[in-house]
Amino acid sequence: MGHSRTQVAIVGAGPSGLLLGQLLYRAGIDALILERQSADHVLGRIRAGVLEQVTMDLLDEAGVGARMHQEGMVHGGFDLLFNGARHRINLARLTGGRHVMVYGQTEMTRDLMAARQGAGLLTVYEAADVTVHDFVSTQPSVRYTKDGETHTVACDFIAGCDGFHGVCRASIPRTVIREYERTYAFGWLGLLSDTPPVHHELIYVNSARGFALCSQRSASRSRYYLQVPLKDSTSQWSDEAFWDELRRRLDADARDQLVTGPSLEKSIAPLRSFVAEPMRVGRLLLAGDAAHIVPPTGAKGLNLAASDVKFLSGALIEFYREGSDAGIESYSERCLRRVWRAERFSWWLTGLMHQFPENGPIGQKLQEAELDYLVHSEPASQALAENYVGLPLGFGGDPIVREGPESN
Ligand code: FAS
Ligand code: PHB
Repeated sequence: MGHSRTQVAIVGAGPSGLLLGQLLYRAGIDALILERQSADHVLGRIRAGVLEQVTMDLLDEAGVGARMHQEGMVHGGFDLLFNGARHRINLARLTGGRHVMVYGQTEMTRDLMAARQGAGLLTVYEAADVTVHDFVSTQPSVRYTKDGETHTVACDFIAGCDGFHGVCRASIPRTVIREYERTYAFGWLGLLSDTPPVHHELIYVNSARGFALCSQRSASRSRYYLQVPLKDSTSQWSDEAFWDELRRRLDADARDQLVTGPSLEKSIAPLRSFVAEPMRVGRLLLAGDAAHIVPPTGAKGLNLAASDVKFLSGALIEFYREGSDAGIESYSERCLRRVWRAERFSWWLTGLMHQFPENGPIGQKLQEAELDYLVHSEPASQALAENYVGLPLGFGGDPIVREGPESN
């Protein structure tokens, strides 16, 4: 069934693991992916919806961008709603023509799964009890159980793409890794429905009743979020209660436009700012949510995972092609500069858009004042826009990543 040896053992078949596997495959590097859940379970998670240019380019480089270009929606702006009025942030004008792509993480994952299957590459789904070994040596290995049989896979590198609750970061001695964390006293209650979006672009809402976000997956499928107390559970939120509360947080025009319908999915995601340093220990390299978490307000989670994978795939290709470990050595430092910029932006936008009762009534007034300044200040709007579309890879003197592998 499994391999006894591979060049790169990837733990986790979410976007990070699958994208890394695809980029390595196109460079002729062998990688085995071990995933704890079933493929259907992975596809059943409804998560991110907005892709930055860096992520779009990486999907093209991986040869899986076709459906994104065909079905994704290019957005040149979004609305900020506060104090009962909507203000458009014109991303394209403020960033010299840049935009974002609205294309669900579920679809991106589906495209990556199809490409891997089409290439006949092995992903072991429902791999239980994955453990990682000897990653501070040059001969690491991973172990897993499948159908009651235990397998050991020798490898050159382990890519920890196993998300926030994964085994890889947890296997690094506490004396070696530093973790930085901020938690928030609220979560996002998300609802997916086969209804036309309330607006052709996203609407981010600062309301005294709590944050709301009107997003979308296609012209006929919408994704909405409400800030709710962490103690809430989805069982407390009927579809009707959700739509009523959303209406209360919207402006009159959006209320008129809103088309409601039965929920296809409802879930509550906790919000967290989290970074683990370093992202590499020996031959174990962490990527995506395994290394960092951002509150989803700035739509950075999935995009940070993609830029980690770009740095990681480049480093591994350089190692195998040129025998150089320069990219491996600098991997953590290069990822973390970008990670912390996105952490800062996501934390700032979360603080601006959500309700923090502990800040009292003045808190709402100060947020509204900052939003009022922001939408009337060109430099302030530009700062928001350039972070939202995603800072370019060479920003702030970051070494440019060489273009990826020509297809093998
Ligand atoms: P993932 O968590 O997606 O994938 C990790 C994979 O590893 C999973 O499939 C898991 O089953 C597997 N795994 C875990 N432990 C394992 C083990 N021991 N052995 C083998 N496999 C193991 N980002 C946005 O930009 N916008 C959003 O709206 C948004 N909403 C989110 C909602 C939720 C509930 C969560 C948790 C995240 C959300 N995110 C959002 C962030 C999300 O999109 C992540 O950034 C993205 O999934 C990161 O991808 P991965 O790094 O692959 O991690
Ligand atoms: C989503 O569509 O899931 C989404 C969009 C933008 C965000 C967060 C989530 O900032």
